[in-house]
Amino acid sequence: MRRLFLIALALSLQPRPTRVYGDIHLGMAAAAKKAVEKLDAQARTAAGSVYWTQYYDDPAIFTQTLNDPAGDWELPISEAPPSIIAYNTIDVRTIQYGLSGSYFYVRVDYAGTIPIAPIAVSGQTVGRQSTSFIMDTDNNNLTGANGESQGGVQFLGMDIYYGLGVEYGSTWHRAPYANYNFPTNDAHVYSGTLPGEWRSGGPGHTFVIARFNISGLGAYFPRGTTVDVGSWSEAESNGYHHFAFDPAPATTWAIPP
Ligand SMILES: [Ca+2]
Ligand SMILES: [Ca+2]
Repeated sequence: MRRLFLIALALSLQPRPTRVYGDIHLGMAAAAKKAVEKLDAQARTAAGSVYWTQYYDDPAIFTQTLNDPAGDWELPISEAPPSIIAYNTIDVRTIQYGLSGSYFYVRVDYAGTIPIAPIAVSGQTVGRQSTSFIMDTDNNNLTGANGESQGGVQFLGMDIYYGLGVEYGSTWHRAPYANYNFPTNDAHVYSGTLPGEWRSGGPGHTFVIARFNISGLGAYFPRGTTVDVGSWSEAESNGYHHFAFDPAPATTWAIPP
């Protein structure tokens, strides 16, 4: 009962995806529809430019760098177009991370500029993208859930998942978050959620920086332990949940004490 309550709570805390494109103009005359679309575009542009307050973070925080090749998109196993779509904006080049005080920082640099409004690509409208960063914090493949890695290989035993999802200019932006403790090996079922903060980058930039206050995570952020870490990035269109997909190689991180 308590677990069900926690799961329900976690789901209610989970940022709600909203579609700012494709489904809000039904039943309108063409002229009115065009006018609303124009206003929507202006609102999104304004929101995109004001939401991302740019905070300065010392580059020395990012002690770790995970390099990812250019143009290494893959076809995800589900909800994907029939063939790979080359979408620069989620082509990850580097993922940098590190600690400062009680904060865990993640910086992701992409090959392209994150759009400030939904854009047309290969006959689709792309409205959001997300980079996932994951850790097997107990070094046990059998505990936690599974994530993605390169070459269609799964990352086994993920115990904490950091989500850095960006809406392209919506008036409502997702905040970064971390989910942890996946008791049933299902990545969608977890008992803990930690809100994060955007620091800089975002729409109009080629990178994002987020941070998470890990002071209350205990074993889900085991200081002084070497753990497996992994990542993948994806974009969503109006037609495909996994419109484009770029997994990164898994590696290990000796977390400082
Ligand atoms: Ca890449
Ligand atoms: Ca594990």
